[in-house]
Amino acid sequence: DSPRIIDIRSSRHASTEDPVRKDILDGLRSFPPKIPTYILYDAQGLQLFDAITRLECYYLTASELSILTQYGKDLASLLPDNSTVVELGCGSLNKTRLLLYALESQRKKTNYYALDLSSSELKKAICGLDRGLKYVSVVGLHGTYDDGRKWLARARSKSSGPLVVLWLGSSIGNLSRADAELFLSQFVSESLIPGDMFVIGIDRRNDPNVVWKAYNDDLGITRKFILNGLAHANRHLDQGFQLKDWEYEGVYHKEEGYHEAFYTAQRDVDMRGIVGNESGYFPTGARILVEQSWKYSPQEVAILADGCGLFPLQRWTDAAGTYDLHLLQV
Ligand code: AVI
Repeated sequence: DSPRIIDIRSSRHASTEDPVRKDILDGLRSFPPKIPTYILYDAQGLQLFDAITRLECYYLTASELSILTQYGKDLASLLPDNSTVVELGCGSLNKTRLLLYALESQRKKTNYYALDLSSSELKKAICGLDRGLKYVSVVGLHGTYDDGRKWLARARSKSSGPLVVLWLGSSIGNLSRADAELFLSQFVSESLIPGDMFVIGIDRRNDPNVVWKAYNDDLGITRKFILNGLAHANRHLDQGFQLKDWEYEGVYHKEEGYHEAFYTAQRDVDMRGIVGNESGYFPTGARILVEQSWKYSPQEVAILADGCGLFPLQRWTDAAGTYDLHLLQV
């Protein structure tokens, strides 16, 4: 039978103005120009991202998987019985299943909610889970992180059981350090109470060459993934991007510890017609930012947690010391 999926998208989507188009145009009009990172995750983008996670150079996924394989049982044993676990951006559930099966084998009653932007991918992911789960219930939530936070605040007011927010894949790295603190703080103040938990997977500040390679693979899958964002953007614009005018460019800032993905103009590009002002003119070499991937040393995570009123309970690291899984408590 088909999985239960709840549409929790806010009414923003019901208005006549296309909110994605508005976000794109606002980004192009700002300085320096940018396109919202979520543009990378249409159905095609999710599939390309899944292909990235299977690349050897994109070590993040394998590292996190190895942590969950080795320590999934330890993590499960630290999560309270009768928890509601909400995963932000659940993706294919390949890693999460290890935690869910560990909870099941420890007979921990758990209500697991998988939040994602694409309902078709959500359905596929949930269908791929073992049918025989007795202690763990699985429900999909179709919406954005913001929708998820609001849903969680409502869930919080209805249930007294512990809430656990699961955020894997170093997705927190796609926010700046300041925005990450703001984002977590918002959860803490609006949707969680003391005793609730966060489980967060974060990539470390690894060798700069290794990080750069993770985002600039020889097969060009990352390039395809990033450039697909422009095709997605075009579906929300009348005269959009000419794909031949733009190329992917990846830059790692090793001092600050973040990688940036840009669209770089291959020739002078005039989009003033659609952007509506001079910021729509992109001379050769001009860059539009689409993604940042911030890296964290364990100390930087401690500082982040402290800034949000979260207490570190436990940290698990892969054998190579490239990646951490943190258990934090409100
Ligand atoms: C989803 N996110 C954490 C990935 C990252 O590492 O920033 C997305 C990604 N972009 C390029 N490769 C992978």
